[in-house]
Amino acid sequence: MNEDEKYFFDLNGYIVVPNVLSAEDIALANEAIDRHADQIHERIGELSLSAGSKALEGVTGRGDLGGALSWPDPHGRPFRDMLVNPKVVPFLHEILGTGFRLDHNLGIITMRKGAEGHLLHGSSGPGFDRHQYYIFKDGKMHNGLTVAAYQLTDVREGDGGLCLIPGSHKGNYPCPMPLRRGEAYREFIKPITCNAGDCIIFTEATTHGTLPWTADHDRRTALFRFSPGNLAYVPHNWSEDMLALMTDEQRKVLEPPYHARLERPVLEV
Ligand SMILES: O=C(O)CCC(=O)C(=O)O
Repeated sequence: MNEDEKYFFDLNGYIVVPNVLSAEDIALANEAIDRHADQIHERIGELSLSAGSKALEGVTGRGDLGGALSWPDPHGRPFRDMLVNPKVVPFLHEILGTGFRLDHNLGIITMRKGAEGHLLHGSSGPGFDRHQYYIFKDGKMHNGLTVAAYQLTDVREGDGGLCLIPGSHKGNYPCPMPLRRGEAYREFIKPITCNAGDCIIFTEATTHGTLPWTADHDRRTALFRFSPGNLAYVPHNWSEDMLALMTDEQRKVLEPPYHARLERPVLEV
């Protein structure tokens, strides 16, 4: 992570790392999702994420697809490789420290045309969230739960999808509810455009959410949530079946939370 990249992550609370996946991996990941399309769960009714906001409403819910890290080869392979992507790992080393670990199981987000958005949320102010935070101390940033969102389809201006309030990871006051609902102060909400193959990294302290999806093609994002090596947000419970599919390098990211000095295996990248 170079000095400019650090500057912009510190300024905005997110960064887009371009072109981290090969065309073959994007195609294979999409094929894998097609093969498991019957397992996509659309969040309707009580699972709706738009919280009744007129600005975020849609004709259906976001699609959630789990379990991809346990899919056998070839379909699980591109997702397991994302754990240790050599273009992304240096960013996670800087943002989370060496020894960073996968916290939540991988969630694939799909949105078809008309899918609703997601109420904006984030963990900066008021009060300190010891799991999701952004601190700058001793010349270095320190982050809690952090998302690496690999993009499997293009997102163009006006399509919708992930949006953020740049700089909000340093906020101290509560985000006004009309802004969280996308119903006022829209000029502060930045929709993120990107190409398939890019990775958007953001701290969960940054207020973020989802705009309704308007494009003809589906949105597809593989969302990995990582924590520093000493920290867990959710309990650590990887299945033996999933671990059996991992390489030695990938297992280094699947360690439980503990101190790096206790011979913690860390990625060399
Ligand atoms: O649509 C997105 O990428 C944001 C998803 C999100 O914030 C969440 O699932 O908590």
